[in-house]
Amino acid sequence: METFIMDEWKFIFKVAIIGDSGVGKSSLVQRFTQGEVLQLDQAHSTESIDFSDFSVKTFQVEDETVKLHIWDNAGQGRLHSISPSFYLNADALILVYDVTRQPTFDYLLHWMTEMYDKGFYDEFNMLVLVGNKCDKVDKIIPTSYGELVANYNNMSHFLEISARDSENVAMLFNDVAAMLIWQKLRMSELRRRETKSFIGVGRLRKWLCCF
Ligand SMILES: Nc1nc2c(ncn2[C@@H]2O[C@H](COP(=O)(O)OP(=O)(O)OP(=O)(O)O)[C@@H](O)[C@H]2O)c(=O)[nH]1
Ligand SMILES: [Mg+2]
Repeated sequence: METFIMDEWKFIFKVAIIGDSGVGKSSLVQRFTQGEVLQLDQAHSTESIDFSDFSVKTFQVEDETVKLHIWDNAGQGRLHSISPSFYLNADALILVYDVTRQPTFDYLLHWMTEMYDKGFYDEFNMLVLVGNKCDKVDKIIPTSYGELVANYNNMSHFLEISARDSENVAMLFNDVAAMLIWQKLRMSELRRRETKSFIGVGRLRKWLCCF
């Protein structure tokens, strides 16, 4: 007998992950979606993306069921080689650096500049900053630096995580999903109010025409 698994969700969002090569983007996705992380001997640089091949995870955020499509990209070629379809309709962008490698932090500005220039990021996208590998003892980027960059650039959120030992990984996606749900509900409420006042104006005009 065939078994059908019902994939029920109320909200669906696309999340794109970017950042320099080796910062742990694929490990983060794997940790969240499969509960495991790439070991040193298994890890390899993501070379390209197959546009039908993204990771999917359905989970609960408070009382709501959310489905995330998580797109991981190769950090090697940096942004100029990334196809716009990677970002197309992304609801949130997660920008990752490695807390033990200064260049991955210094290059954040270039990632952001290119994103703005290419129009990948506008006021409706959510930008989240993540410092990965906080399990390592050779951490050199202080937490306050990450916070500063996130605040200065008006980012929605900042977290230090470890894809290796899972620290803050579930919290990261939970927070992103919760913020996206809130944003979506707020937008629909605004739209509902706009429609209501538009209908209201229409009725008023009709009524005035009677005189
Ligand atoms: N200690 C530690 N190592 C990590 C962590 N996350 C990833 N790594 C290691 O960092 C290396 C690179 O990880 P990847 O996930 O392949 O990095 P990536 O950002 O996807 O790299 P590209 O695909 O080249 O862009 C691997 O050896 C991982 O095992 C972490 O949180 N802590
Ligand atoms: Mg990768």
